[in-house]
Amino acid sequence: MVGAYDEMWEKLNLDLTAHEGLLQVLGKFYGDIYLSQENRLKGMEYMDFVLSEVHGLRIKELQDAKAEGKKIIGTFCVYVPEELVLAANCVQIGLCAGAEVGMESAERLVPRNTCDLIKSFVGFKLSRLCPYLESSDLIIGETTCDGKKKAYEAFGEIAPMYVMEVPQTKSDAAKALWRAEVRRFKARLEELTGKPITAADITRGIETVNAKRKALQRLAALRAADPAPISGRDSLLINQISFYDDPIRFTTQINALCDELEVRVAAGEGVAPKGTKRVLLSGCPMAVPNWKLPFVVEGSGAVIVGEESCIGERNTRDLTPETATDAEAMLDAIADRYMKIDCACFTPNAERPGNILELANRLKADGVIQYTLLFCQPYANEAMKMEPILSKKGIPSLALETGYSMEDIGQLKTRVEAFVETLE
Ligand code: BJ8
Repeated sequence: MVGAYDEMWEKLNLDLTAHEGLLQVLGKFYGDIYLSQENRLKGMEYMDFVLSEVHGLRIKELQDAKAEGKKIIGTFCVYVPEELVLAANCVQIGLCAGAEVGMESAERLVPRNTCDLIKSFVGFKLSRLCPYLESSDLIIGETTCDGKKKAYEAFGEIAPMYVMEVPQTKSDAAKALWRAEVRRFKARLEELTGKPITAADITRGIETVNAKRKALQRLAALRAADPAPISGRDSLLINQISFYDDPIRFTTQINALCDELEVRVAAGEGVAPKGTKRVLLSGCPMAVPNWKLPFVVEGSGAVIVGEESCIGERNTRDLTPETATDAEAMLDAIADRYMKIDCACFTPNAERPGNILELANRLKADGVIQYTLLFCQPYANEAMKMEPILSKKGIPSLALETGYSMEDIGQLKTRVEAFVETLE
């Protein structure tokens, strides 16, 4: 099967030998972490298929879309409005990377004490291993954390970049700036495609993205059941795939999977016995194939019931109202929806503690694991701030800082097992 795509990968200028090595490691990792699970939903077969074709069929679809004149837009942050990308008849692909690949070469472009999420996408580019990066006509950065901002400056020298200015506060002036930025992004997309974006186009974009988010909200709500009807690993995978699969096809698949989940919940069935300790993961995003911590947690006798993260709740919590009838009002509605995102890059980030408590309550979590990628200042700071807030509400929490390396897996396991044992 690998040979079938060699020509395509070669055209994308990938390092074929290193790329084949990467696919083999990924396949083995996926087998160990995902296919070894018992009692999986039938609907997960689609996710297994998508993952097995992550650098194959999906890349072929992108090349076909390009041949039809569509542009591919790569992104690194949930602040980039997919509604407008779809309105421009482009394809949006999430480029965040979760593999320990090309780290040494990445350190030629960004400092050593940069988080692995950044080093990973830089490493993928420098090692010529990511067909999504190589397929992108325009890559959208954003002014969020310092690590990303400075990495985009260097990355712009080797890839076609456009940077959106995400404000750092939620003042009225910041909101006005962001509304203007959304319009500047629309203009950039129009320039790229050579076509104006109409109100009807924006309506279509809003409806498609809302439908996807509604399906993911449905999945999140079903995870409140005890016994937990789906593993945290599978739910994370679904959220990860939502960033690069075709949105309409993906939404249909997730709704079918939720139908299956509803039957399971009604029958009182789950992936672990009723009463299994329930953990909420909170903090930094986990990009494919960063499955290390979920694997450790679910291998320690607990089940993950939610992800308070951008690859999870932070991306799906809010919908864009569909009431606006003219393009300007629609752009404002989109901008305002994105300003609700409670990213730790904001100061102060007042909404986040309440959102975490509400989620932990709704999902009946017995404890919260605060996950911070090594060298991530925004989430490390907020983990410190959250600990007493959770403790005051009687919710046990554990703060973990780790990177993509597997070297600390034994140590993580010891700490997580000890934490799970203390949960009541
Ligand atoms: S909206 S969380 S996707 S910025 S882990 S690169 S913060 S040093 S990813 Fe994020 Fe947008 Fe915010 Fe979400 Fe920096 Fe931290 Fe690294 Fe991070």
